[in-house]
Amino acid sequence: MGLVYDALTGNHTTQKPLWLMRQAGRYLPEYQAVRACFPHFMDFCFTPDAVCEVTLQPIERFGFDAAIIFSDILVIPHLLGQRVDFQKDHGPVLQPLSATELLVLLETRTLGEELEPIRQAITQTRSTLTPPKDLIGFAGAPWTLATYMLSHGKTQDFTPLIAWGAAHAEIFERLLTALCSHITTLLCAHIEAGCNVVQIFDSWAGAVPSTHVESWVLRPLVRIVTAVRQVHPNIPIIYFARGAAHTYPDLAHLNIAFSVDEQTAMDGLMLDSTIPLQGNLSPQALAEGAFEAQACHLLTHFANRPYIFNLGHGILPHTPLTHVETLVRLVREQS
Ligand code: 1CP
Repeated sequence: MGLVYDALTGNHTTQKPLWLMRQAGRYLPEYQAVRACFPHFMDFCFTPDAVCEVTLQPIERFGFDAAIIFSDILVIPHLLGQRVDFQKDHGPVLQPLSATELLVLLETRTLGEELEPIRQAITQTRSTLTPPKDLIGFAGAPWTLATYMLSHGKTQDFTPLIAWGAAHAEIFERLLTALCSHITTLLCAHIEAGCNVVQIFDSWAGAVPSTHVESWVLRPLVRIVTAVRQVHPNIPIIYFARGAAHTYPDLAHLNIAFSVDEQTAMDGLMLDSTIPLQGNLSPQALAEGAFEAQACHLLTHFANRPYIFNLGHGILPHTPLTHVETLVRLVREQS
């Protein structure tokens, strides 16, 4: 068990753990080289050797304290039968199924054998990743997954989706509840194959109007955390609700950690100082080069609380590798 696990389980370490969201990805030339071998992104996600290789690339280059298994939040709709394609420079395109068709898929299919390549990739990665590095598994949160599934890709304007969800509350609730169950299955598979920490990405939580936060964001999260912990009582869980850190105090009783986006003022978070936090460094600042003052401030500010150094969102594809090297040196020297 490594530094990330320690920070999440209350073992105070002076050295702050460090990893970066989307650390296995497009800013790395060695990632681009492997990616070029796969015309279809989803085939890449289901090829254990390739997944293991790109998961380890950022650890080999930068020595981060944790690897995050290379995969995508959209493997769930893809494996349930809503085909997902990635078009170059366009993002994900999902098969245009209606809400009723999606509900049938979600309520009748289960994830089982299809997860085997992911399990194999994790087992292989864990056996190659030198201890005490941690291995992080992940899934998207129900609301964020639903936005891609119902909009058939990236949502440009959330207004119609929110109006639809409000007008079809019962069917939307069933969609979210079924998603909770598949997300739980995926997270448990990640844990059983060798991940010792999991993170739930709610990248579009900030778009949910306050009237729906309880039913679309909070309740589904509680359901997933409770179900995962029923099987794995001690697994550390990190929740990342981008644009919605104001929901964190309502989730503090879950005994989970919170990842904080770059728009949120860390000082304003109303959370007990024993709750582990992660993130907040601006990905734009890291890409542009003016990140050292903010990085030093975070390290000083959190010197005496469990904190995992990370960005407020994923690393940007145009981030120079030299900036990442400087950041790693700074975190190692200052904490
Ligand atoms: O061709 C490519 O290389 C595609 C780029 C890419 C990569 C590198 C995609 C498509 N997914 C991934 C990997 C990925 N996705 C990881 C790998 C592990 C790591 O962090 O290193 C993770 C954790 C994700 C999670 C993910 N996928 C999220 C949540 C995190 C976030 O950034 O908000 C989301 C929203 C997705 C959907 C998705 N998949 C890929 C893209 C380009 C997107 C975003 C599309 C959009 O902007 O809506």
